[in-house]
Amino acid sequence: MERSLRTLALSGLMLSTLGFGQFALGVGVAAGTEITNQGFIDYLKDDGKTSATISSNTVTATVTRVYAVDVSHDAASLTSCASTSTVVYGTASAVLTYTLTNPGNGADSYTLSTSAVDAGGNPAGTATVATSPVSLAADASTPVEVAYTLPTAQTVGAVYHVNLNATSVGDTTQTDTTNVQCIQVVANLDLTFKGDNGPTIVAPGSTTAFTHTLTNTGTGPLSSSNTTLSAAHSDTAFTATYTFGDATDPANPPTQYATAQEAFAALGDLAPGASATLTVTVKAPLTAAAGKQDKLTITADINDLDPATTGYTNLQTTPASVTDTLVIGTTAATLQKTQAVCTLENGTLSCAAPSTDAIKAKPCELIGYVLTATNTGQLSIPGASIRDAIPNSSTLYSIKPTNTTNPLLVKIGNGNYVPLNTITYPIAATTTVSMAYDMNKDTLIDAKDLMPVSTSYGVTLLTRVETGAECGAAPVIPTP
Ligand SMILES: [Ca+2]
Ligand SMILES: [Ca+2]
Ligand SMILES: [Ca+2]
Repeated sequence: MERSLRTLALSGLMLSTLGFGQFALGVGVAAGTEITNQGFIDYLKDDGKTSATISSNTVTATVTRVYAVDVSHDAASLTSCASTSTVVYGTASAVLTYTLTNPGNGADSYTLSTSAVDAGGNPAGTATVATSPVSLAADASTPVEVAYTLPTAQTVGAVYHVNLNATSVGDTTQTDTTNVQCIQVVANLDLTFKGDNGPTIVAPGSTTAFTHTLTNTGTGPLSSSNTTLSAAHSDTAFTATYTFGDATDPANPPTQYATAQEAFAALGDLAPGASATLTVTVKAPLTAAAGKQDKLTITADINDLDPATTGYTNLQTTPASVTDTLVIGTTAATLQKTQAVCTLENGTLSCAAPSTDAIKAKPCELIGYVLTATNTGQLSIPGASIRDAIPNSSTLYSIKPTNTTNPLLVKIGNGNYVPLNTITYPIAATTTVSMAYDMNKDTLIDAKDLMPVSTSYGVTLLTRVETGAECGAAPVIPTP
């Protein structure tokens, strides 16, 4: 019997221990709950057959109020991320969901607050929680949404840390303060680069401007920090300068850069969807034989970037290239001169068919000369003029342009070019007369006056066969 008692006493002790253990773990047991416990000894009487029980006294424990708080997304620090989600560059706002739990043993309320930082030192956005405080029954959980407004000036790759703090209203020493979800700004990089030019025939030493369009077809800003523009001449005797500036405004010429990449750096960010015009000014070598050719290839290559650290994903499969082709052309021109006897009757001038053959003319008759210049080369001719000396035994009474689109300027001897209508006649024999069309209409004749390829222009000169004043009054020639 003694042995049986000892054994049974042990089992009663185990019951007591178990009861105490339940109390210790029972944070969720409602406050005020009374826990009572009573032990029993069961045994057999001396007859070895009849069972009997002895009860212990009853112990009572009352569960006290325990306050606690738990918020999901536990982070090691405010600048580490328990989880990371991504938003595309330019996204205005995002919503992060946390879970708030009341692990206490009675209803409680929780004061919620947020903090937001960007570990990279960029300006952070603002995080707001709609409702605070939030009430929760014991052991209850609820999702808590934190609205995060991203900064206007975003940086691809920036990681914004959003922390949700919760404090028990019942016991303000109960806080959960390091619950950090992160938002990383990401973007795709892609582009188009268009505009092949030429072959363009150019003069030795000349400059030619070509344009190309660079378009950002990705979702992030394109810039010289993520994309490389490079250029190569097939003939390095040709050189080029580059600008993304406004090359159409001669009053404010844009800065020219030695490389396309320097021009790109000066441009700065090219926003998603935006295009920019790259103007390339190619200079041909001064001494270059006709037929010499240059192919200038410009390539836009998106850099290989690690998406995890930069936020950029490169969608470009092959670099995009454009080509400008220049060929040194030939300069050639012809000048034809014809003549014809003319008569002037009742103010009307009539001339025989112009001829390059010899003609016969009487004293005091009028001779019309037609001089026609033609650009037969591959290049525009700059500053072209027709020069003629008034023949012997002739006096010039009229100069008439054969085309009227551009003003004809005239230079007598070594004078300056002046408008045709300011010339006074007669002009004596052997005087040199130079005539040129003011192609750009700036009242000057210089290299900017370009005679286009395959065009002709000329003048008609009307002289009278005389050596002095023997033919009387000047003929009245109809004004051109
Ligand atoms: Ca937590
Ligand atoms: Ca690349
Ligand atoms: Ca001019």
